[in-house]
Amino acid sequence: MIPFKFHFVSLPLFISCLFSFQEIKALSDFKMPGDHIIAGMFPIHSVYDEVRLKPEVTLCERSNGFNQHGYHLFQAMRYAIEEINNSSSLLPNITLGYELYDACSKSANMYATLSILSQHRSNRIRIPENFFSYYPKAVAVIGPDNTELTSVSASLLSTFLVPQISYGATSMMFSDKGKYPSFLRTVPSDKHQVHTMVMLLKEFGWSWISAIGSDNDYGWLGLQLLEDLTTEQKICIAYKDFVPLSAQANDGVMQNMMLSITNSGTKVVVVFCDKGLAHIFFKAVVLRNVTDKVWLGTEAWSISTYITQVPGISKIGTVIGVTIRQQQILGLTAFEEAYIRAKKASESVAEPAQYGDHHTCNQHLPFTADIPTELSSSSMNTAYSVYTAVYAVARGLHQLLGCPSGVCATGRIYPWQLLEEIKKVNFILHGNTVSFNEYGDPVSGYDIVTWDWNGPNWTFKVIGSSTWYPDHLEIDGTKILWHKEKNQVPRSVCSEECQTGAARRIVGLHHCCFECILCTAGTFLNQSDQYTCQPCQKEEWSPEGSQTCFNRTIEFLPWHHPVSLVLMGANTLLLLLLAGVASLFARHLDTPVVRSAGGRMCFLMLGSLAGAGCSPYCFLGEPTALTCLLQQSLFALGFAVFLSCLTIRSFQLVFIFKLSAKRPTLYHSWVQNHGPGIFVVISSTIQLLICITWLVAWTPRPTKEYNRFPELVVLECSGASSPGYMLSILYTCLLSISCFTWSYLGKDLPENYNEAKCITFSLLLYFISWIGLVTTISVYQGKYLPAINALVIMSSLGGVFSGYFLPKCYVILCRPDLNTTEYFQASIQDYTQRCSSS
Ligand SMILES: *[C@@H]1O[C@H](CO)[C@@H](O)[C@H](O)[C@H]1NC(C)=O
Ligand SMILES: *[C@@H]1O[C@H](CO)[C@@H](O)[C@H](O)[C@H]1NC(C)=O
Ligand SMILES: *[C@@H]1O[C@H](CO)[C@@H](O)[C@H](O)[C@H]1NC(C)=O
Ligand SMILES: *[C@@H]1O[C@H](CO)[C@@H](O)[C@H](O)[C@H]1NC(C)=O
Ligand SMILES: *[C@@H]1O[C@H](CO)[C@@H](O)[C@H](O)[C@H]1NC(C)=O
Ligand SMILES: *[C@@H]1O[C@H](CO)[C@@H](O)[C@H](O)[C@H]1NC(C)=O
Ligand SMILES: CC(=O)N[C@H]1CO[C@H](CO)[C@@H](O)[C@@H]1O
Repeated sequence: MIPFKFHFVSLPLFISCLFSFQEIKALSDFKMPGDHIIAGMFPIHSVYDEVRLKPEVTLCERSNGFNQHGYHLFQAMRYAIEEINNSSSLLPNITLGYELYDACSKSANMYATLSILSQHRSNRIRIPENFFSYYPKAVAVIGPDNTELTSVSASLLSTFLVPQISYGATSMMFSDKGKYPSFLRTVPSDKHQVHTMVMLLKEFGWSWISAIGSDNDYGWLGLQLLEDLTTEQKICIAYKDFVPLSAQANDGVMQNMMLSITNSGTKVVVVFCDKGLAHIFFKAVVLRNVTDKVWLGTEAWSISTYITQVPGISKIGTVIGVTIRQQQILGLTAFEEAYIRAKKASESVAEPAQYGDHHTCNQHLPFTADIPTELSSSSMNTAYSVYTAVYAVARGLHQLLGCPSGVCATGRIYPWQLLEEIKKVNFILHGNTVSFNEYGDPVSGYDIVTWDWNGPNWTFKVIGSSTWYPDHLEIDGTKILWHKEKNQVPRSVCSEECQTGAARRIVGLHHCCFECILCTAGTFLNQSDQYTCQPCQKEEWSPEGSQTCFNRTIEFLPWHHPVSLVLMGANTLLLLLLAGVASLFARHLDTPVVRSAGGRMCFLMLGSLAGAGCSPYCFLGEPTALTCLLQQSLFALGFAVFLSCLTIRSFQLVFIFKLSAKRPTLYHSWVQNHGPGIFVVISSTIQLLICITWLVAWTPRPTKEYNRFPELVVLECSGASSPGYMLSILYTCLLSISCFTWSYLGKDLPENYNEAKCITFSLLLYFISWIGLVTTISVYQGKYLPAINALVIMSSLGGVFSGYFLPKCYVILCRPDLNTTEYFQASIQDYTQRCSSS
């Protein structure tokens, strides 16, 4: 920070270098007078490989080489200014002048910045009290080249709000407008470069990478953002390191770095270095024979011939790089050729070294006749950035001077006024839109290139491009010549992807290294979380290793199912038969067969069977509250009533034939007190009470059964094994056993009273059906279970019906000769005789 109150800050260090304004008219290619001066800073000399132990001033012309790249940028600026001067539409009648500097080193850059800030006709930098009326030598500055130099000049120039447009400083720190309010650039910020690289990593599925940065702002900020973004995208940086500024290709630090890269197991290395350190880094790579890698390059070195000149670099693997858009300044080569021709002519005509005498500090061009006029792509792209920058300043000036009205204003303008206009420019230059966003960054994109060593010399191919807002990458991977056999895309992952439906379990520190565990049935792997198997919902199921859950099928036997229809038909037939038998018996009520069968009690028996016969209907269709209540209880109750009747009838027969003779009083009082009726009522009431208790205490309700089948929801009635139900079954069994016992005791009764065989048959059928049901339930639990249950009930009913009633119907209908009182009495007498004789 420069304090406001300093009036005269003299900088004697540079006084010897400064010169008076008049001298500008001298023949130097670094200066041209004009109405408004634009300053430019270009690295015309190289000071790469410079290892400094103490701070010192570098005199560019004494440094070790001529920088062709910087020279072309220098010419691009001169070309742009001449073009603008020639133009009759842009800044008419206004001449732009320039003042160019060789910013070959930090000290040269510092000198250039201070020189630009010095005022006209003065060799001192005068810091005024009011910055708004400060009027430095140049109204705008183009350059310098890289992040390191720019950070110094931008800090100084921002203090005075002198617009500065860089063509090469890509660091994202310059987007901070609080620190660098007057900084703009025509190259994209590294932020977008890192975004592009991460998109590239995603595109090729590389999730296990190494990252190398240069040990300066460029590398630090680049890798910092890379780390942030890769973490977001679930990419792991296995190894990260910085190439020190003092590094040598064969020193220990670089050797260790190469070893670590090899040992990390990564196949992809991001190299976020500036050109100088990238050169050293790749020398070390070649030295240590690190091949078989994919190198991802930044625009700083991706298509730089300075890097591709490293001997043996063609063997290091595949290089994919991000570069600024490939652009051309069409007239530049011709312009440079004309320049060289003019130089040669003046050299031969005038005194040699004429121009050399006029150079001052950092404004020296080591002219040699063989400066190539052919620009490398890298230089051409950057030259285009310079060219764009000059045009942006000219456009701003055009607006500021009011030229759109037809006549440009003349007179003094202040840099901060120009800055406001430059920020707003928006124009088309050779088909490309030039404008700056709120951070002073251009709205443009990158090209993605790959190195191609197929020809005799190095070339590169453009294989795609990236744009932002929103981030978008377009790439044609088929154009890349991979170093792998069969031109395969190299894999760079710690663990291979799990098969579908398997979750990852992290091994070690990085989430990219994991083992795979198949999700068990009933759980699934949600695509958004690769690390846990999540359980399915209750209504859903999944097989082992599934990525989704499926809806469970709702299972019940519908009404319209063929099995239901058959059962209903059969059951209805049974009920009709019951009704038929009832009417038959009603018509023959007074015949001996009907009387011996129980007389009016037969109607109770048939009625109870009919009641029980309604129960099978309740098993079909979707269970409802009513059908659940009725399905088992109807049968239990009806069948119990029937069995009570049957029991009492068998008992009575035995009583009559075997006991009435011996105990007539007992039999008499039994009949007089309506013993049979009372028994049936009591027995039925017991079952009724059991059923009521059961239905109240363990009410069967429609339920969804989830546990039996993973992929089904079975709709059924609850309480299939409730104590109440068991009790009712137990009671039914008790009745059937007693019924069986009494009928067995009567096995020797006269034939037309002897139903032991039939009853035994029906009860056996009943038992077998129910044992069959229990067995079936233990092995089968599917949707036909209700149907089986209904079938068992129907067979029980059918069994007792056919066992008891059908023989009697037969006699009534087909053997009326047996249905006579005479026949019955004959058989009773026959029996009595047999009894008394035995
Ligand atoms: C500018 O105009 C002069 C004279 O017409 C011409 O020789 C020169 O090539 C022009 N320069 C550019 C850059 O157009
Ligand atoms: C690299 O390879 C060359 C030739 O293949 C060999 O001479 C040299 O020793 C190797 N260097 C290292 C460090 O392995
Ligand atoms: C440029 O200057 C010339 C002569 O000074 C004058 O005739 C011409 O009108 C001016 N053009 C503009 C656009 O100012
Ligand atoms: C390859 O490079 C060499 C030396 O730089 C040069 O002499 C030669 O002409 C180049 N070949 C091609 C085909 O560009
Ligand atoms: C997966 O997880 C995401 C986020 O947690 C959630 O929005 C989505 O519904 C889940 N998908 C499934 C099928 O559960
Ligand atoms: C699963 O069931 C739900 C609700 O019952 C329904 O919204 C969804 O569409 C079903 N999904 C499939 C795949 O059938
Ligand atoms: C140095 C230079 O090229 N100056 C020219 C700038 O443009 C005006 C108008 O075309 C010319 O008159 C100058 O000679």
